[in-house]
Amino acid sequence: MSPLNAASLADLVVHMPADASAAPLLPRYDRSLARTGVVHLGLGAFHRAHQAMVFDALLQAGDPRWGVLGVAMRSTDLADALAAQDGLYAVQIASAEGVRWQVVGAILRTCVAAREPEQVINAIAAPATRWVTLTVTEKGYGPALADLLVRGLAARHAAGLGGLTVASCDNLSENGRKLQRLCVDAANAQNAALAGWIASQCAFPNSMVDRIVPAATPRQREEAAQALGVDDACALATEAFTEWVIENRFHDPADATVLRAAGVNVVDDVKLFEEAKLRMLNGSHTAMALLGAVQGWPMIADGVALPAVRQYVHGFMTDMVMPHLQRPGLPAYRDALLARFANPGLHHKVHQIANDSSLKIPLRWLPTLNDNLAAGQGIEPLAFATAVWMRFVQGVDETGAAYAMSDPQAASLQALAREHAGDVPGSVRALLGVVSIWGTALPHDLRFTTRVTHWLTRIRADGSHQALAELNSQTNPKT
Ligand code: CS2
Repeated sequence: MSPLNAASLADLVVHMPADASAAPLLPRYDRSLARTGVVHLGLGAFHRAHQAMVFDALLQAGDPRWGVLGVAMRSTDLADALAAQDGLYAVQIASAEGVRWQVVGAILRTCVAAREPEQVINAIAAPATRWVTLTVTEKGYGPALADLLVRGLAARHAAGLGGLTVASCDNLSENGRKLQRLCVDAANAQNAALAGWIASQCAFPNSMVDRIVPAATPRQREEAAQALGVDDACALATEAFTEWVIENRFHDPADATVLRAAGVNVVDDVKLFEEAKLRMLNGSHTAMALLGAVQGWPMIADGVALPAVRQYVHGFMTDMVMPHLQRPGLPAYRDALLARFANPGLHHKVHQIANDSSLKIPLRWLPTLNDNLAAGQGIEPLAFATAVWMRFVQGVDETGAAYAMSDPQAASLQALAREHAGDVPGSVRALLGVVSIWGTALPHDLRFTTRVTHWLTRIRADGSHQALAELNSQTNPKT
């Protein structure tokens, strides 16, 4: 079978009718005319199923400015596999109605920042470049990223070119402002004029991005071969739902209209969207992922198929999260999330989501905890989730299977859990004492700590299934 690449795509374009409703969607524009207008940092599954598909739609609509240089930060495998396929890959879009395939042509070139930093710097400083987008994960916002961006922006400034739009697409609150601060501070340490240019000439919009994109597995390669008749080493699967809400703050103000035409929601303030998404979707994801890891069910869809888990997530969102959100239509938003979690076409591993929980919990759970405590409202679902996280840190599930914990703080957290193995109050004190996760106030709030201690006692004594049944019996089943 021939590999997916420009030559086999040309064959597909000739043989696939463009109008048949179930036929794969293909890039039918002339890719050789597309220019690299976007430098994307963090070439992973999420970018390829989200922003790259928006840029692909813009190219398809005849605007050649949105070709992408896909930059992997460190790992070489995907960047090289994509390069061997001329940047092409197939996306399986799985919904309750069935499956549709789309080949995406937006990624024109790839490189690896750790291997070819000069390519990234030159691309940021190239006249055709208009945007830099980022999906580098929660842990990516450190000095190495700042250094790379500032070197690129310094080269652009030195070349006398105009600024850029630099758009963080990571699940952080105020992601654009955080990135701006990181870049301006790093530039300031070297060159005040450069820092001033970045602050005044580059736009850092806040944004909310949403699409569930599990890490790709060999399964998608096999299914792509069946559906398309080509061998795609970079195939991936996602859901039909996709949402991108971005603040109207662009280096080129005309981009607002361009993006809107491609389905992006350009707004003055993303806060209400960002809060709803981080606290509802990501907050539930982290709670389910940790529970799944502890109970030993592999996928998110396996969890929401369990009535107890579904009731728990429904209650968590309804009772704890929704009262503090402003996004309109929250009950429908919640129900849509539960349906998305249940999508049988998505094989979304709980351990993928449980990765880096020490960085995710402060963004996904703490605002909800703090709002409820401040309002004197109940916090039972997140006290339970916190105890589950403490059980998760032990690194062995309730069936006795051991797993590796992938987290920058794994070693120190697991050492704390071992040190207090037989002592629930000691474990709670030690693990809540990690200030980078829990802050300084929460670990001293007895309304929280006594409930976490209760749930960890129950989980250690009788297991998480029993503990969850007890929690659910305190609330009315509403699902
Ligand atoms: C998930 C997110 O892995 C995780 O932590 O919660 O990647 C989630 O799937 C996306 O944010 C959905 O938009």
